[in-house]
Amino acid sequence: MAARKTDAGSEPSGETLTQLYRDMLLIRRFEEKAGQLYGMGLIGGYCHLYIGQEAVAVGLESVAEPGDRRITSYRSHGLMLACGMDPKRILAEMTGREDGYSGGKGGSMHMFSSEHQFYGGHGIVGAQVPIGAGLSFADRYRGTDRVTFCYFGDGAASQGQVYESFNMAARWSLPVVFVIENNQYDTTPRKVSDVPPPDLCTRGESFGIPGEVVDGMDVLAVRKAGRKAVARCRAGRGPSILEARTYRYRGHSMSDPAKYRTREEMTRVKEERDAIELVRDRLLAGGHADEEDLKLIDRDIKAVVNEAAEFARQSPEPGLDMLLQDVHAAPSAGR
Ligand SMILES: Cc1ncc(C[n+]2csc(CCOP(=O)(O)OP(=O)(O)O)c2C)c(N)n1
Ligand SMILES: [Mg+2]
Repeated sequence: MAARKTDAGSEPSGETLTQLYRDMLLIRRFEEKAGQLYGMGLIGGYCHLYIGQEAVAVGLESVAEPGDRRITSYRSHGLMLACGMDPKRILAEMTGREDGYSGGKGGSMHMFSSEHQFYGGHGIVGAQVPIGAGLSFADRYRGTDRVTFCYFGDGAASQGQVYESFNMAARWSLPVVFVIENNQYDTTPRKVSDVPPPDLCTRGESFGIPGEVVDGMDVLAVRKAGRKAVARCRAGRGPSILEARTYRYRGHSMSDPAKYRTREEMTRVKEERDAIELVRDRLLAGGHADEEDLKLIDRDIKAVVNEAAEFARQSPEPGLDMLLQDVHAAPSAGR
Protein backbone atom coordinates (compact mmCIF):
# COMPACT_ATOMS: atom_id res chain seq x y z
CA MET A 1 0.00 0.00 0.00
CA ALA A 2 1.20 3.50 -0.68
CA ALA A 3 1.55 4.42 3.01
CA ARG A 4 4.24 1.78 3.36
CA LYS A 5 7.89 2.74 3.76
CA THR A 6 7.35 6.44 3.30
CA ASP A 7 7.86 8.68 6.28
CA ALA A 8 7.35 6.03 8.92
CA GLY A 9 9.80 7.67 11.30
CA SER A 10 8.33 11.14 11.56
CA GLU A 11 5.06 13.04 11.51
CA PRO A 12 3.52 11.66 8.32
CA SER A 13 3.21 13.73 5.17
CA GLY A 14 -0.16 14.74 3.77
CA GLU A 15 0.28 11.99 1.19
CA THR A 16 0.79 9.28 3.78
CA LEU A 17 -2.07 10.56 5.91
CA THR A 18 -4.34 10.54 2.86
CA GLN A 19 -3.33 6.98 2.04
CA LEU A 20 -4.05 5.84 5.60
CA TYR A 21 -7.44 7.53 5.35
CA ARG A 22 -8.19 5.78 2.05
CA ASP A 23 -7.11 2.40 3.39
CA MET A 24 -9.36 2.71 6.44
CA LEU A 25 -12.30 4.03 4.43
CA LEU A 26 -12.01 1.12 2.01
CA ILE A 27 -12.45 -1.30 4.93
CA ARG A 28 -15.41 0.67 6.31
CA ARG A 29 -17.24 0.86 2.98
CA PHE A 30 -16.42 -2.74 2.12
CA GLU A 31 -17.79 -3.99 5.42
CA GLU A 32 -20.93 -1.87 5.06
CA LYS A 33 -21.50 -3.46 1.66
CA ALA A 34 -20.85 -6.91 3.13
CA GLY A 35 -23.52 -6.18 5.75
CA GLN A 36 -25.99 -5.26 2.99
CA LEU A 37 -25.22 -8.37 0.94
CA TYR A 38 -25.64 -10.49 4.05
CA GLY A 39 -29.03 -8.88 4.67
CA MET A 40 -30.02 -9.74 1.09
CA GLY A 41 -29.16 -13.39 1.70
CA LEU A 42 -26.19 -13.34 -0.66
CA ILE A 43 -23.64 -14.23 2.01
CA GLY A 44 -24.14 -17.53 3.79
CA GLY A 45 -22.65 -18.77 7.04
CA TYR A 46 -20.89 -16.56 9.53
CA CYS A 47 -19.84 -12.99 8.83
CA HIS A 48 -17.87 -10.92 11.35
CA LEU A 49 -17.39 -7.29 10.45
CA TYR A 50 -14.30 -5.19 11.27
CA ILE A 51 -16.10 -1.82 11.37
CA GLY A 52 -14.61 0.36 14.12
CA GLN A 53 -11.26 -1.46 14.22
CA GLU A 54 -9.83 -0.18 10.93
CA ALA A 55 -6.90 1.74 12.46
CA VAL A 56 -5.33 -1.42 13.86
CA ALA A 57 -4.79 -3.36 10.63
CA VAL A 58 -4.10 -0.24 8.56
CA GLY A 59 -1.61 1.21 11.06
CA LEU A 60 0.36 -2.04 11.29
CA GLU A 61 0.27 -2.75 7.57
CA SER A 62 1.73 0.70 6.98
CA VAL A 63 4.96 -0.43 8.67
CA ALA A 64 5.07 -3.92 7.13
CA GLU A 65 7.61 -4.80 4.47
CA PRO A 66 7.08 -7.07 1.48
CA GLY A 67 7.44 -10.68 2.63
CA ASP A 68 6.16 -10.02 6.16
CA ARG A 69 3.36 -12.34 7.20
CA ARG A 70 0.00 -11.93 8.87
CA ILE A 71 -2.58 -14.22 10.42
CA THR A 72 -5.81 -13.47 12.26
CA SER A 73 -9.16 -14.70 13.53
CA TYR A 74 -12.50 -14.97 11.73
CA ARG A 75 -12.76 -11.12 11.86
CA SER A 76 -10.50 -11.05 8.87
CA HIS A 77 -11.73 -8.90 5.97
CA GLY A 78 -10.14 -5.70 7.26
CA LEU A 79 -6.67 -7.21 7.45
CA MET A 80 -7.06 -8.80 4.03
CA LEU A 81 -7.88 -5.45 2.49
CA ALA A 82 -5.14 -3.66 4.42
CA CYS A 83 -2.49 -6.07 3.14
CA GLY A 84 -3.58 -5.48 -0.44
CA MET A 85 -5.80 -8.45 -1.24
CA ASP A 86 -8.37 -7.93 -3.98
CA PRO A 87 -11.80 -6.73 -2.74
CA LYS A 88 -13.44 -8.47 -5.70
CA ARG A 89 -12.06 -11.88 -4.78
CA ILE A 90 -12.76 -11.39 -1.06
CA LEU A 91 -16.40 -10.56 -1.73
CA ALA A 92 -16.65 -13.39 -4.27
CA GLU A 93 -15.48 -15.77 -1.54
CA MET A 94 -17.95 -14.38 0.97
CA THR A 95 -20.79 -14.94 -1.51
CA GLY A 96 -19.57 -18.48 -2.22
CA ARG A 97 -18.42 -17.92 -5.80
CA GLU A 98 -15.83 -19.60 -7.94
CA ASP A 99 -13.59 -16.51 -8.20
CA GLY A 100 -13.24 -16.25 -4.43
CA TYR A 101 -9.89 -16.78 -2.72
CA SER A 102 -10.93 -20.30 -1.70
CA GLY A 103 -12.92 -21.06 -4.82
CA GLY A 104 -16.15 -20.24 -2.99
CA LYS A 105 -15.78 -23.11 -0.52
CA GLY A 106 -14.36 -21.23 2.46
CA GLY A 107 -16.60 -18.21 2.96
CA SER A 108 -15.95 -15.19 5.17
CA MET A 109 -13.69 -16.89 7.72
CA HIS A 110 -11.55 -19.09 5.50
CA MET A 111 -9.43 -17.22 3.00
CA PHE A 112 -5.74 -17.48 2.34
CA SER A 113 -3.28 -15.83 -0.01
CA SER A 114 0.31 -16.97 -0.30
CA GLU A 115 0.94 -14.00 -2.60
CA HIS A 116 0.06 -11.62 0.23
CA GLN A 117 1.48 -13.82 3.00
CA PHE A 118 -1.99 -13.91 4.52
CA TYR A 119 -2.47 -17.14 6.44
CA GLY A 120 -6.18 -16.90 7.36
CA GLY A 121 -8.97 -16.47 8.68
CA HIS A 122 -9.39 -18.94 11.66
CA GLY A 123 -12.72 -19.84 13.28
CA ILE A 124 -11.39 -21.54 16.41
CA VAL A 125 -10.71 -18.86 18.99
CA GLY A 126 -6.95 -18.53 19.48
CA ALA A 127 -6.05 -21.24 16.93
CA GLN A 128 -4.12 -18.80 14.77
CA VAL A 129 -1.72 -17.89 17.58
CA PRO A 130 0.47 -21.05 17.57
CA ILE A 131 0.31 -21.06 13.77
CA GLY A 132 1.54 -17.46 13.76
CA ALA A 133 4.36 -18.40 16.13
CA GLY A 134 5.16 -21.27 13.76
CA LEU A 135 5.38 -18.94 10.78
CA SER A 136 7.86 -16.78 12.65
CA PHE A 137 9.79 -19.89 13.73
CA ALA A 138 10.22 -20.79 10.05
CA ASP A 139 11.62 -17.33 9.33
CA ARG A 140 13.98 -17.51 12.29
CA TYR A 141 15.12 -20.97 11.22
CA ARG A 142 15.76 -19.83 7.65
CA GLY A 143 17.53 -16.70 8.84
CA THR A 144 15.28 -14.21 7.02
CA ASP A 145 14.38 -10.85 8.56
CA ARG A 146 10.65 -11.25 8.01
CA VAL A 147 8.15 -10.44 10.71
CA THR A 148 4.83 -12.13 11.47
CA PHE A 149 1.87 -10.09 12.69
CA CYS A 150 -0.29 -12.42 14.75
CA TYR A 151 -3.69 -10.92 15.62
CA PHE A 152 -6.17 -12.18 18.20
CA GLY A 153 -9.00 -10.82 20.30
CA ASP A 154 -9.31 -9.85 23.95
CA GLY A 155 -11.44 -12.96 24.50
CA ALA A 156 -8.88 -15.17 22.78
CA ALA A 157 -6.17 -13.75 25.03
CA SER A 158 -7.27 -16.19 27.75
CA GLN A 159 -6.83 -19.32 25.63
CA GLY A 160 -4.17 -21.76 26.82
CA GLN A 161 -2.53 -22.14 23.44
CA VAL A 162 -1.72 -18.42 23.46
CA TYR A 163 0.58 -19.00 26.44
CA GLU A 164 2.25 -22.04 24.90
CA SER A 165 2.95 -19.80 21.92
CA PHE A 166 4.30 -17.00 24.15
CA ASN A 167 6.59 -19.50 25.83
CA MET A 168 8.07 -20.77 22.57
CA ALA A 169 8.24 -17.33 20.98
CA ALA A 170 10.19 -16.01 23.96
CA ARG A 171 12.39 -19.10 24.24
CA TRP A 172 13.49 -18.84 20.60
CA SER A 173 13.31 -15.03 20.23
CA LEU A 174 10.85 -15.38 17.39
CA PRO A 175 10.17 -12.40 15.12
CA VAL A 176 6.47 -12.14 15.90
CA VAL A 177 4.30 -9.23 16.96
CA PHE A 178 1.33 -10.47 18.98
CA VAL A 179 -1.47 -8.02 18.35
CA ILE A 180 -4.32 -8.20 20.84
CA GLU A 181 -7.28 -6.36 19.33
CA ASN A 182 -9.06 -5.38 22.51
CA ASN A 183 -12.46 -4.37 21.14
CA GLN A 184 -13.84 -4.84 24.68
CA TYR A 185 -16.25 -7.65 23.90
CA ASP A 186 -16.21 -11.30 23.06
CA THR A 187 -19.57 -13.03 22.62
CA THR A 188 -20.82 -12.45 26.14
CA PRO A 189 -22.46 -9.42 27.76
CA ARG A 190 -19.51 -8.70 30.01
CA LYS A 191 -16.74 -6.38 29.03
CA VAL A 192 -13.55 -8.37 28.74
CA SER A 193 -11.57 -5.35 29.83
CA ASP A 194 -13.28 -5.58 33.24
CA VAL A 195 -11.49 -8.87 33.88
CA PRO A 196 -8.21 -8.52 35.77
CA PRO A 197 -5.45 -7.85 34.99
CA PRO A 198 -6.75 -4.78 33.20
CA ASP A 199 -3.87 -4.59 30.75
CA LEU A 200 -3.82 -7.63 28.51
CA CYS A 201 -0.45 -6.48 27.23
CA THR A 202 1.09 -7.57 30.55
CA ARG A 203 0.17 -11.20 29.92
CA GLY A 204 3.58 -11.92 28.43
CA GLU A 205 5.54 -10.60 31.41
CA SER A 206 6.28 -13.97 32.96
CA PHE A 207 7.82 -15.04 29.65
CA GLY A 208 9.87 -11.84 29.39
CA ILE A 209 7.81 -10.54 26.47
CA PRO A 210 7.36 -6.78 26.61
CA GLY A 211 3.90 -5.39 26.05
CA GLU A 212 2.39 -2.03 25.32
CA VAL A 213 -1.09 -0.56 25.27
CA VAL A 214 -1.78 1.48 22.18
CA ASP A 215 -4.77 3.61 21.23
CA GLY A 216 -6.24 1.35 18.57
CA MET A 217 -8.50 4.12 17.30
CA ASP A 218 -5.52 6.30 16.38
CA VAL A 219 -3.83 4.99 13.26
CA LEU A 220 -0.70 7.07 13.89
CA ALA A 221 -0.33 5.71 17.42
CA VAL A 222 -0.70 2.16 16.07
CA ARG A 223 1.86 2.90 13.38
CA LYS A 224 4.34 4.22 15.92
CA ALA A 225 3.98 1.26 18.28
CA GLY A 226 4.07 -1.14 15.32
CA ARG A 227 7.30 0.37 14.04
CA LYS A 228 8.95 -0.22 17.41
CA ALA A 229 7.75 -3.82 17.66
CA VAL A 230 8.84 -4.57 14.11
CA ALA A 231 12.30 -3.05 14.67
CA ARG A 232 12.69 -5.26 17.73
CA CYS A 233 11.85 -8.36 15.66
CA ARG A 234 14.19 -7.42 12.81
CA ALA A 235 17.01 -6.80 15.26
CA GLY A 236 16.61 -10.40 16.46
CA ARG A 237 15.34 -9.34 19.89
CA GLY A 238 12.19 -11.40 19.72
CA PRO A 239 8.47 -11.01 20.23
CA SER A 240 6.40 -8.28 21.74
CA ILE A 241 2.75 -7.72 22.52
CA LEU A 242 0.68 -4.77 21.37
CA GLU A 243 -2.69 -4.39 23.01
CA ALA A 244 -4.68 -2.16 20.68
CA ARG A 245 -7.64 -0.62 22.55
CA THR A 246 -10.30 -0.46 19.92
CA TYR A 247 -14.07 -0.85 19.60
CA ARG A 248 -16.37 -3.09 17.59
CA TYR A 249 -19.28 -1.07 16.19
CA ARG A 250 -21.35 -4.08 15.16
CA GLY A 251 -22.33 -7.20 17.05
CA HIS A 252 -19.98 -10.15 17.30
CA SER A 253 -21.31 -11.48 13.99
CA MET A 254 -24.20 -10.56 11.74
CA SER A 255 -26.55 -12.64 13.88
CA ASP A 256 -25.71 -10.75 17.10
CA PRO A 257 -27.85 -7.64 17.75
CA ALA A 258 -25.41 -6.64 20.55
CA LYS A 259 -28.17 -5.89 23.04
CA TYR A 260 -25.65 -6.13 25.87
CA ARG A 261 -24.41 -2.60 25.36
CA THR A 262 -26.12 0.76 25.30
CA ARG A 263 -26.69 2.97 22.31
CA GLU A 264 -25.10 5.79 24.33
CA GLU A 265 -21.85 3.87 24.69
CA MET A 266 -21.67 3.26 20.96
CA THR A 267 -22.59 6.85 20.07
CA ARG A 268 -19.94 8.17 22.45
CA VAL A 269 -17.20 6.09 20.81
CA LYS A 270 -18.32 7.07 17.31
CA GLU A 271 -18.45 10.74 18.18
CA GLU A 272 -15.29 10.94 20.25
CA ARG A 273 -12.92 8.26 18.99
CA ASP A 274 -13.81 7.12 15.48
CA ALA A 275 -10.54 6.24 13.71
CA ILE A 276 -11.56 7.55 10.31
CA GLU A 277 -13.00 10.81 11.63
CA LEU A 278 -9.78 11.38 13.55
CA VAL A 279 -7.67 11.25 10.37
CA ARG A 280 -10.27 13.25 8.49
CA ASP A 281 -9.90 16.03 11.09
CA ARG A 282 -6.11 15.86 10.80
CA LEU A 283 -6.26 16.11 7.02
CA LEU A 284 -8.54 19.13 7.16
CA ALA A 285 -6.70 20.86 10.01
CA GLY A 286 -3.31 20.32 8.34
CA GLY A 287 -4.57 21.76 5.06
CA HIS A 288 -3.80 18.45 3.29
CA ALA A 289 -7.34 18.12 1.94
CA ASP A 290 -10.61 20.01 1.80
CA GLU A 291 -14.18 18.73 2.03
CA GLU A 292 -14.35 18.37 -1.74
CA ASP A 293 -11.19 16.18 -1.87
CA LEU A 294 -12.60 13.94 0.83
CA LYS A 295 -15.91 13.59 -1.01
CA LEU A 296 -14.02 12.48 -4.12
CA ILE A 297 -12.08 9.89 -2.14
CA ASP A 298 -15.32 8.52 -0.73
CA ARG A 299 -16.83 8.39 -4.20
CA ASP A 300 -13.79 6.50 -5.59
CA ILE A 301 -13.89 4.00 -2.78
CA LYS A 302 -17.62 3.41 -3.10
CA ALA A 303 -17.03 2.73 -6.80
CA VAL A 304 -14.34 0.14 -5.98
CA VAL A 305 -16.67 -1.57 -3.51
CA ASN A 306 -19.68 -1.51 -5.87
CA GLU A 307 -17.52 -2.98 -8.60
CA ALA A 308 -16.41 -5.73 -6.21
CA ALA A 309 -20.04 -6.51 -5.32
CA GLU A 310 -20.99 -6.66 -8.99
CA PHE A 311 -18.03 -8.92 -9.71
CA ALA A 312 -19.06 -11.25 -6.89
CA ARG A 313 -22.64 -11.43 -8.10
CA GLN A 314 -21.55 -12.22 -11.64
CA SER A 315 -19.07 -14.89 -10.60
CA PRO A 316 -20.55 -18.41 -10.92
CA GLU A 317 -21.10 -20.72 -8.00
CA PRO A 318 -18.57 -23.57 -7.94
CA GLY A 319 -19.78 -26.65 -9.80
CA LEU A 320 -20.41 -29.99 -8.15
CA ASP A 321 -17.14 -31.24 -9.66
CA MET A 322 -15.35 -28.86 -7.23
CA LEU A 323 -16.89 -30.49 -4.19
CA LEU A 324 -14.04 -32.88 -3.44
CA GLN A 325 -11.26 -30.83 -5.01
CA ASP A 326 -8.58 -29.56 -2.57
CA VAL A 327 -10.12 -31.64 0.22
CA HIS A 328 -7.43 -34.35 0.37
CA ALA A 329 -3.76 -33.88 -0.46
CA ALA A 330 -2.70 -35.77 -3.58
CA PRO A 331 -0.82 -38.94 -2.58
CA SER A 332 2.89 -38.42 -3.11
CA ALA A 333 4.79 -40.59 -5.61
CA GLY A 334 6.06 -43.89 -4.25
CA ARG A 335 3.50 -44.19 -1.44
C1 LIG B 1 -12.21 -22.55 21.01
C2 LIG B 1 -13.46 -21.77 20.76
N1 LIG B 1 -14.27 -21.46 21.78
C3 LIG B 1 -15.40 -20.74 21.58
C4 LIG B 1 -15.74 -20.32 20.30
C5 LIG B 1 -16.99 -19.48 20.09
N2 LIG B 1 -16.57 -18.08 19.92
C6 LIG B 1 -16.39 -17.57 18.68
S1 LIG B 1 -15.85 -16.02 18.73
C7 LIG B 1 -15.83 -15.95 20.39
C8 LIG B 1 -15.42 -14.70 21.13
C9 LIG B 1 -14.02 -14.25 20.86
O1 LIG B 1 -13.85 -12.93 21.28
P1 LIG B 1 -12.55 -12.08 21.00
O2 LIG B 1 -11.36 -12.96 21.05
O3 LIG B 1 -12.58 -10.91 21.89
O4 LIG B 1 -12.69 -11.64 19.46
P2 LIG B 1 -13.72 -10.64 18.77
O5 LIG B 1 -14.84 -11.51 18.28
O6 LIG B 1 -14.16 -9.62 19.76
O7 LIG B 1 -12.97 -10.07 17.62
C10 LIG B 1 -16.27 -17.17 20.92
C11 LIG B 1 -16.40 -17.46 22.36
C12 LIG B 1 -14.87 -20.70 19.23
N3 LIG B 1 -15.11 -20.33 17.98
N4 LIG B 1 -13.73 -21.39 19.49
MG1 LIG C 1 -13.13 -8.97 21.46
